[in-house]
Amino acid sequence: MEAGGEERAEASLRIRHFHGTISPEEFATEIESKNIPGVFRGAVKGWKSISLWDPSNGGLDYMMEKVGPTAVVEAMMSNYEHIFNGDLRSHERVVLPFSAFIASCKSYLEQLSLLSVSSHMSNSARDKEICEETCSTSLDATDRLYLAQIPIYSVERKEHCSLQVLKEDIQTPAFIANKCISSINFWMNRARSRSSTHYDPHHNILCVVSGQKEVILWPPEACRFLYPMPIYGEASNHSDVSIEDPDLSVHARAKHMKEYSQKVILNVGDALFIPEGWFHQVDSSDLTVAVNFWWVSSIMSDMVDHMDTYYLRRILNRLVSKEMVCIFRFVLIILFCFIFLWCLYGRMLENNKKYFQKSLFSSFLSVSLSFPSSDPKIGAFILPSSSTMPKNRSQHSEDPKLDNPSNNR
Ligand SMILES: O=C(O)CCC(=O)C(=O)O
Repeated sequence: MEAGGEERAEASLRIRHFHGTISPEEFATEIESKNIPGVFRGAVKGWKSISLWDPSNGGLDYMMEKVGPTAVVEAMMSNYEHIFNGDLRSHERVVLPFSAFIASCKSYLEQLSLLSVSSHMSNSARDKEICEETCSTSLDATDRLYLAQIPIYSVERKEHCSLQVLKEDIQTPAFIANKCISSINFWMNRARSRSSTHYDPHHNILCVVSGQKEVILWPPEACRFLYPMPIYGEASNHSDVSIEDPDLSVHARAKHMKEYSQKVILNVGDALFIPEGWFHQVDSSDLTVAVNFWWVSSIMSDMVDHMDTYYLRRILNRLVSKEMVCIFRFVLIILFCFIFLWCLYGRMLENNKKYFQKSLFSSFLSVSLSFPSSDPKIGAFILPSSSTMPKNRSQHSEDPKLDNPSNNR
């Protein structure tokens, strides 16, 4: 794992890392059935799309030609910056020709290469940084566009897949070849972009074809720290909290969310399994292209509708039992502390009584018979300490000066 609160992430929920691909059986038993994320480095590096779609190597022209001039797509347009929130108030859907989007990517790429040439000429690292910053902060309307979740393939809407032709350049990763894929989607952004924190109701393999993605993941049990939007709204699977700058006066529990997060960086050819229900926030670098595969988990497909109320009650029951175990532990701790304090108090009372009796006896001895207490503790408890007690006249000091009142100045 690369960063975040992984030290706190339960070992059983940590992201698993693999080099290349694994067998469908291993994937099913070790990853999918446990509902834990997995990174498969270089698993899709053999796709034709890796070289054919590469924007820095003629990929934009290739895609434009392959898809053709008539294909239209429904893109997301963010109302501010480059953050794409699920909440419909923060973005709108716009329909545009795919070729228009690709043309705007081409001009962005030209702008980027011009800036990089001029920064090389100026030969200063700071100038280069300024160029890059300028490029990604001067947002025009196209920079607020994101081709998010554009269908390449869909079981339900086969005829509506405007980018269907791109399927020829990709392959379903071997370890999920036996799954009944419900949709394959295309994702592409011009300037850097962020998909805000949300979960999906499907299992997902997200594959990077070009650019880079930084993904932060949280297990479903972190739900209470991420404040998903109301269940009856249009974005019930989206978190209402800003990850960088949570307003703790509104979302107090969000202070724990980082402890449960795990971060992974996906480069070209990498694939990530995001299990259903796992929250994820995705940051994409400029001109990133990706493809994802969704399929319905067996947990969901095996659930028959008429059992919903029963499942709900069983799940509630499990959650309540877990809460009860916590409450029981808490009550036990309180009880233990109470008993401990009670015993301590009883012992103190007991000791006081003993000391009191012994002290009376020792005072009687030291005062009446002019004998100091043999136990220094006893005298210290009720009588003034021996150093502050007036010395018995019969006990002469070694130093004659101390016995002479005139020397006591
Ligand atoms: O790549 C992205 O921006 C988001 C991807 C995503 O949310 C998904 O694959 O479910």
